[in-house]
Amino acid sequence: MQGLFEAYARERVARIEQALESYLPTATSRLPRILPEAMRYAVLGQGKRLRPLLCGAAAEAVGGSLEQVLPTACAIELIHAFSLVHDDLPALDNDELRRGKPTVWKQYGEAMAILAGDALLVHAFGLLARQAEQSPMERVLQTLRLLCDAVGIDGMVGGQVEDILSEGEPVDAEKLAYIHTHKTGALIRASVLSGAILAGASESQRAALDAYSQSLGLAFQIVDDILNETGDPQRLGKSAGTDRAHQKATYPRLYGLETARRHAHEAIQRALDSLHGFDAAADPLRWIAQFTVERDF
Ligand code: GRG
Repeated sequence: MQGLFEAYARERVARIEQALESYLPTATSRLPRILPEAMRYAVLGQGKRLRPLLCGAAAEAVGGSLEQVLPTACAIELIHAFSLVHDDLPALDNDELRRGKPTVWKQYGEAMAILAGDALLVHAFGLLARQAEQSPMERVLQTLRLLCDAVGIDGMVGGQVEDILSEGEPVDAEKLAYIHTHKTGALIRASVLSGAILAGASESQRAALDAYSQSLGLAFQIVDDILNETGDPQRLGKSAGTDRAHQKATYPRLYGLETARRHAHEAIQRALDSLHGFDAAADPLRWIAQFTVERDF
């Protein structure tokens, strides 16, 4: 499985990165060079590309292809990159290292990081609209709606607000689940479902992939919490120990490391069980689930 996943991921990531490169603005117009430069700095380089990989793998699981969903897959990666740029700002997590290099605000200053993040988010929605050049309008509108929900107050922004308000506060299971499903889970869910919808998934396929994506998103954030406690910053490409320093609401803080690991494995098992009705075309989704819980970066 390891070798198959590596070959799959290498090939798909290369195609995703080539597309990202072509979709990002370049310093050719009257625009001050610093803006496209900061946007490219935020997106290109290191990055697991998990969300666009999921979008493509979900399309493949229902008989479609990565090619068919590429604008949407890349738009989701731009939204993710934007959220990292803003999350790292001094007013939020105040991080100086991301993807193995100085964060955007450390490199270009705070004002430019805010503006590059804004531009990335808007660029992403423009790219989502470009999906209509190759997909039925009805499916594009469904994914647009899904992504707006995943990114806005009922998704990432809502989760991020709760995350910030919870710093230094007592953690309980309900609040922690809210933070994880909204801050991280919502975009992962939208990555899977948008790929499935654009590739023409049936209602029952969508329901199964919805269950898969929710369990996967939970496991992904639990592992992120664990790696923040135990991971190697060199390997992670970002600082470790920051959640503890900010007294964040995390799985290891509420349950301890061992139980947190068990929860992650159980969630991945549920994700895999959700795929029982799919044939080998869903193997990439199975490999990604396995990778999510075994990763060390
Ligand atoms: C959406 C308008 C709007 C605002 C954003 C800043 C913010 C509000 C939300 C932050 C969301 C956030 C940063 C969640 C953490 C998600 C997470 C675990 C990120 C790490 O993802 P990886 O490991 O990173 O996939 P790479 O670098 O591999 O892409």
